[in-house]
Order: sequence, then structure tokens, then C-alpha cells
Amino acid sequence: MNEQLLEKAYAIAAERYAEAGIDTEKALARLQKMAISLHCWQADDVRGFESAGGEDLTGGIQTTGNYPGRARNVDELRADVLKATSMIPGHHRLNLHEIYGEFGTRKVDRDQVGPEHFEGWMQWSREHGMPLDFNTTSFSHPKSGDLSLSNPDKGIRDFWIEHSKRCRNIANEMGRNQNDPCIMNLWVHDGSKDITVNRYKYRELFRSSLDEIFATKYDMMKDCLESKTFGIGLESYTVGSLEFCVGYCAQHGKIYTIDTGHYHPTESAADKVSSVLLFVPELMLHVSRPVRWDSDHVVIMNDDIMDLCKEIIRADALDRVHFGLDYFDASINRIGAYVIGARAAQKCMLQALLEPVARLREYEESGRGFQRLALLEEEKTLPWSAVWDMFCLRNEVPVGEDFIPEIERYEREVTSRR
Ligand code: RNT
Ligand code: ZN
Repeated sequence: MNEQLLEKAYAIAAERYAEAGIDTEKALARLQKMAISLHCWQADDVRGFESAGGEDLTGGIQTTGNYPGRARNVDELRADVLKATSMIPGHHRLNLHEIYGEFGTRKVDRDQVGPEHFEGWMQWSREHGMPLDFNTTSFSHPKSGDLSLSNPDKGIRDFWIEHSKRCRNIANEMGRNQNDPCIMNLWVHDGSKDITVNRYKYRELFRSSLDEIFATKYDMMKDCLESKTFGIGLESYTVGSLEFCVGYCAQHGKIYTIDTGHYHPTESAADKVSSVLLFVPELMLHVSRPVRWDSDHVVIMNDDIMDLCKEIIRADALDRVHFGLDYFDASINRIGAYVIGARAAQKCMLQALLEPVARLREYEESGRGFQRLALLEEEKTLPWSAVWDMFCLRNEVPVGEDFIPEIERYEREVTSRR
């Protein structure tokens, strides 16, 4: 790309935004601080490293597609993540699931996992200045069944309680290692396919399991709870529903995870920001793209994510929100999937940061509805893309579609040979 042209376009855009009362430099500085927690599981279709080929994916989630080149081991996954981040402006985090530990040749069951299995990751994290986040993993295991932490069988329940406790300890070690709290998400698939009568009972068990898991206090990790509406094969009942999780988080001061694919199709994830943030300390986001269901398509710049970002900025809540991605598309180049999704999320956030919100509020507060709608409509065509290009240029990553040949080259030389 012609740098001079980009500079010129940016200068004009900055002036145009100044007319609307917006300082583009401020917006760029704020975007620079936005760290995205990149989900490691896009690189290998959520398989992990517990066994050589990875376990079959269970727990009501599904990857579709068999594009060649998925990461088959920790070295390939690390290389892919670094390749992706070289094309994503800014500094980001990596979100690991427990099944991505380095277990060696010995079988390490989930109730046996410890920080030692993540030593390599912590060292890698220091080397690359990429803080880690973490997740318990209740799916893809012989004891997953339909119920894990809410299972009436005490043996199975205790197994998952032990797993979750150990994960919190690992997360705390990660936080100490990076001198920045590790955000640990807890999502369990628990639910049932058909009409369920003991709804109250399983939720009561889930609550008491959580109480037990969270009994230990840690300084360098933060707990999040993620709700869901339904999973594949678990269509009629989800133990960790929205109300359950928000209720639990509100009562116990935990972080609530909004996964944008986990609500009814016409329900707005964005509207939850101002509702939930009044009652929970912080939010974690799993930015995803549901197509007809929680299909986890690659995130693109769309109204859903734009609204979500705008609600965060309008609520002045940027420092109370952890921004993560959660999708897994196995039908296209997986590094490309990371780059498209992360950049799309950043584009949405940039536009939120460039919104002439003071003027919009003025209109709203004085009852000028037409003016508010007109400005909301006009802001869509303000020259935000020139600001975005400048962000990429300053961060020394490809501008515009220039990342396409770069990913094609990596595919030719690396992933297609796997
Ligand atoms: C599943 C949840 C969960 C997973 C990942 C792999 O519906 O969104 O967050 O996608 O943890
Ligand atoms: Zn999620």
C-alpha cells in the first residue's frame, strides 16, 4: 500500500472527525490498549493435545469442514498463533483450554492436571509477551456425558470439581508468571436432549459444585461463568442458563461471560452490557458469529458486534470488559480465520471509539429523536477506514487485504505440508 496516500487519507479523516467533535488520536490510543484474548482452539478444531489425534469433540459443540493444515501439536499451534498475531495490529493474549497442556507421553487425566503441564506455555508467554487466559474443559472426555458439575453421581461430580479446582490453581500460576491476572472461564455443556423434570435439582447441584470450586481465594486469576441457551443433542435444557449464570455471578461477584452465539437469534447480546454490568464486577466476551444457531462462524464486522462495542463505550466500561474470541471454522484457512475475526472485532471497536457520543447524548436528553437517528445514520459513513488503515500502518502489520498473499505463502510453505 502507498504509505503517503494512507497518511493523506488519515489527515483528511482526522479533520472530518474533529468537525464531529472526535479526536482520532485518542481513539487510536484507546484501541491500542485493547488486548484480544485469542482462542487457541481455532488452530486445531478444538481437539487439544490429550491424545495424538485429539479427542472427538463432544459437549454439544461442533466444528464443520476439513480444510487441510490444522495444527497437530503444540509447536504447530504456537507457530500458527504467532503467524496470525503478526497480521493483527496491537498486543494480544492467548486463551488456552485445559486440553492444550503439554502432557508428554503419559496419560494425565483431567483430575490430575497441574501447573507443571503448562510450564512450557508460561515460558512461551514470557518470551512472546503474550499473557495467557484459561478455561476448564468438561467436554470430549469419557466422563463428560450430559452432566458434569451438575451430575447426581457424586463420583463424576467430584471428578469435575477436582478438575475445575486444579484449573483455577493453574490459572493463578499463569497470572503470577505474567504479572497480570489470568482470566479463567468456566463453561460446562450440562443439559439434556429432551423434556427434563429435575431442572431445579441439577441447578442446585451445579450451584453447590461452583461454591466448592470457588472456595479457594486467588489473587492472580479471575473467574468467569459462561451461560448458554442450548447445545447440539442438548436442545431442551441447559443447566447453566443465562439466568442461572447471571444470578450466580451477581451473588458472588464473579465475571459473567457473554458469548454472542449463546442467546436466542433475535436477542441482543449488546443490550446485556448495561444490564449485567450494574450487578457484576466485569464482563468477559466470547465474540462469535452464530448463523441460524451457535455455529461459531468466523467473526466479521457486522451490526451485532458493532452494537456490542458501542454499548461498552457508551457505558464507559472498556476497562471492565475482557475481550475474547470464540469461533471454530474448519472449512477455510485457519490462520486466515484468526486474522479476519480479530481484525473485524478491532474494526468494530474502532468505530465505537469514533462515535460522536457526546452529541448523540445531547440530542437524546433534549428529546430530539430525529436528530439522534440522523447522526447515528451519518456516523456509519464517516471515514473510519482511513483511521483503521493508520492503525495497521503504525502497528507495522499488513494494511487492507495485503494479508491475503501473506497467508497464502504460509499455507504454501507450512500448513499445506502437514
Ligand atoms: C461453547 C462455549 C465455549 C466453547 C469453548 C471451546 O458453546 O461457547 O466457550 O466454545 O470454550
Ligand atoms: Zn464461548
